[in-house]
Amino acid sequence: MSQKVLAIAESINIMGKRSGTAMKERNPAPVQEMAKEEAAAGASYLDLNIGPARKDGTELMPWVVQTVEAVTDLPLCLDTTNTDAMAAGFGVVKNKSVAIMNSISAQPERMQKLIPVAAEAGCNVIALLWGPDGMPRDSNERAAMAVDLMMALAEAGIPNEKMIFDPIATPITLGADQIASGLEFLGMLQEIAPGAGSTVGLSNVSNGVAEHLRKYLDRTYLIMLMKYGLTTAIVNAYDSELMAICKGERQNLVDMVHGMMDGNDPDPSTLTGTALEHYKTYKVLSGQNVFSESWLEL
Ligand code: THG
Repeated sequence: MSQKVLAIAESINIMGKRSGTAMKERNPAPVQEMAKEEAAAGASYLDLNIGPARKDGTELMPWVVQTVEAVTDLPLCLDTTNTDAMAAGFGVVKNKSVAIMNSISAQPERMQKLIPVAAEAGCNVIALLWGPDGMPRDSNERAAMAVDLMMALAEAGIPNEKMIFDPIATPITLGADQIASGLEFLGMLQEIAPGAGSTVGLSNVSNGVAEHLRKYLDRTYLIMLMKYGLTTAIVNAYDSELMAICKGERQNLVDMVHGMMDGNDPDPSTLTGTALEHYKTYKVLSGQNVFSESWLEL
């Protein structure tokens, strides 16, 4: 049996060259083309990220939602730090119960404003493990924050099945310890919130790394997260190899990396191609080898 992860496609994004320009100009065609491309690549959700949108968020988010809904029935994931823009977006989403609110964090103001909007919409909610003092430092702090978020969501009538916890992926350049802590938290999640889902912004792991090397870190990290039952991931749907992992089409590679996580290393001299890439990248992401940008050549 193959293991799968639902892909939340990230590319319709105010920071992106093609989509950002189109959003600012309210030019629907490029956004609609990207929505169709991401759908064709096998995305399960489309993330619509307008950033903080301080000036015009309440008008921009509904525009992006309706622009994308005109060309696809895929469920949407509304991504903004602007709570008014989030509420305005959910005002127009067609299929609210399958949509995702991205995100609610453990910051009191955000919780107060957004939890009622999510409860009213009946949507799924990404619960970001980010509090008033920033990011949790270890898996215990992550667990405590998850409990706080779960209680607040439950009190509003939102069931565990609609909660998607994001432990926040950290760059490998900050060291392998934080990566291990996020994985450890995922291993605790079903005890904390039975039935809840999980996600990460996968490419955070390769932030600050040379562009041509990032995909290798993102792909192997996804496989590591799958061992702890990750249900969704925010991904670049244009990376077809990454999408193949999401779709359960690389089970041999998944089995190899999961074996390594259990202490069963293959003999690297028997490996070639993608298997060798994953082998070397796992050694770095697990902290067994020190990260440097030449890790694939060693
Ligand atoms: N968790 C949750 N939501 C999130 C994140 C997370 N939303 C935002 C972000 N992190 C995930 N989304 C993106 C979107 C785009 C990119 C990375 C993460 C990206 N874009 C290209 C770049 O910067 O190189 C730009 C592409 C272009 O120019 O078109 O990498 O962690 N819950």
